[in-house]
Amino acid sequence: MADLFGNAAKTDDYDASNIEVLEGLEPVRHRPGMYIGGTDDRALHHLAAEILDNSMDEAVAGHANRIDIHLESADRLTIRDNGRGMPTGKHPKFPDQSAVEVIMTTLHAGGKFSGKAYATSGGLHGVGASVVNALSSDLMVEIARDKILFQQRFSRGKPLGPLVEIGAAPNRRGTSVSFTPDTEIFGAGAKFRPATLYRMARSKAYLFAGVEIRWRCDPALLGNNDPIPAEASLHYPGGLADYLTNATTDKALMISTPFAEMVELDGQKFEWAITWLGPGEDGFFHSYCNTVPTPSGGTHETGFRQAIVRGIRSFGDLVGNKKAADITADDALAGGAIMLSVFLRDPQFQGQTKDRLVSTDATRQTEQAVRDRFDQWLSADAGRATFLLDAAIERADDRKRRKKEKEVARKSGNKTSAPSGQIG
Ligand code: 0RA
Repeated sequence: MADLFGNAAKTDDYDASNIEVLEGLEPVRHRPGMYIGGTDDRALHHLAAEILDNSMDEAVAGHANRIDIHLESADRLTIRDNGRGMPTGKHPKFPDQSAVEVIMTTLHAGGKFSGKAYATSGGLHGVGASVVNALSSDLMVEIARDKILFQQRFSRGKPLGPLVEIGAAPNRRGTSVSFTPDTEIFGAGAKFRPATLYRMARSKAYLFAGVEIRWRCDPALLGNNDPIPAEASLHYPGGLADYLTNATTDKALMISTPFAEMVELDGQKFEWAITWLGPGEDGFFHSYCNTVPTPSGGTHETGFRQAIVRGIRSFGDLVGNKKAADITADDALAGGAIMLSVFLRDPQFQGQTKDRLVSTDATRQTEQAVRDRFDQWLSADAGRATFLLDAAIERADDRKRRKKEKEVARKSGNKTSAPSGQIG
C-alpha cells in the first residue's frame, strides 16, 4: 500500500485516517494570533521557530544531523536540513498536488502525518510549515530527495506554480525553506533579530547533542563588537550539562558538579542538569519537550520537582532527620539552576502559544526517570547530600517562621507583614 504521500510505504505508521481535518489557510491570515500568538516581534520569531522545529524533528528522529540557519537579510531567513526531505509524491486525495504542496497549503488540524517518533505535533508545533507559509509574502521550498532537486514557490499561502524538478542532487538530501514574513501581517518594520535567532539555534544545539547547527548572518545586520557572530558552528556533545556549566560560570555554586543525566525509559528520553546557586543568586528552571521550550512549565516540571523533593526527604529519612518531612519542592529547589528536556512520543501542549506541557503521564515518567538517579547521586556523596538537606531544612524553617510572624501580625492587626514571596 502506498502511504499518504504516494510513496511506497515502509511501515503502516500513517495513512489517510491520520489526517482528520484538512482546511485551507484563510483562517491563518484572518486570525494570525490564533496560530502564532499575535503579530508582534515575538510572533514573527515564532515563524522561525516553527520551521526550525520541523528540521529538529527530523534530526531528533535520527534522519538529519545538520541544520543550516542563514539570516540573509533582516526579512529573509533560510533553514535547511540534511534529512529525508519532505515527501514529493502525488497526494492520493489530491492527485493534482504533491505532498509538499499539501503540507505547505493545508492546516493539519489534529493530524500526525509523518510517523516520526518524536514529532512535536500538537496544533502548533511540527505541523506549522503551512502557518508560516500563510504568513509569508514569499516562501521557497527546496527538497533534495531521490537524487533529484525539487522546488516550489508560494506567496501568502498560495503556490505560484507546481513542484518542479530543477536538476540532479546526487550528493544531497534534505529540505530547505526560505521565507519572507508578510509585512501586511507583521507591519512594514518587521525584522528578524540576529540575537534572538542565534540564541534559539544555540539552545536547540544544546538540547540535542546529535545535531550540528551552522549559523550564518548577513554581517550588515550586526553591530561593531556585536556578541553575535556572523558565522558559527553550534554543536554540544555534552548537552545540557555543557549549557549549565556555561550559564553558571560567573556565579557562586553550592555544589561543584551539576547533577546531570540522560535516561531512556520506554523509548522516551529524559535529560536534565541541575545545580544549586549560592545565597542571593536567582535560580532558573528552563524546560523543553521535544526541543520546544515550555516556559509555562507543565507536567514534566512537576515530575522533576517531585523527584528532587522526595529524594531529599528520603535521604533525610535515611539519616534520621525528622525535619526532612516538612521540606516542600520550593524549599528543595530554591536557588536551583535547572535544565530539563524530555522527548515524548505524543506530547500534548496547551496555551495560545502551546508553551505548557499537559501530557498527564509525563509527571510520573519524569519523576521515575529522575528519582532513581537522584537517589544514587545523593548516596554517592553523603557530605553533598547532607549539605543540600540542611539547606532545604533551613529554608523550610524560614518559611514556617515567616508564616508564623505573618499570622501574629495579622492577629495584632498589623498589615505591614513580611512578604510571603515564593522562594527561588
Ligand atoms: C512528512 C513526512 C516525512 C518527512 C517530512 C514530513 C519532513 C518535513 C520537514 C520539514 C523540514 N524538514 C523536514 N524533513 C522531513 C517522511 C517522509 C519519508 O518517509 O521519507
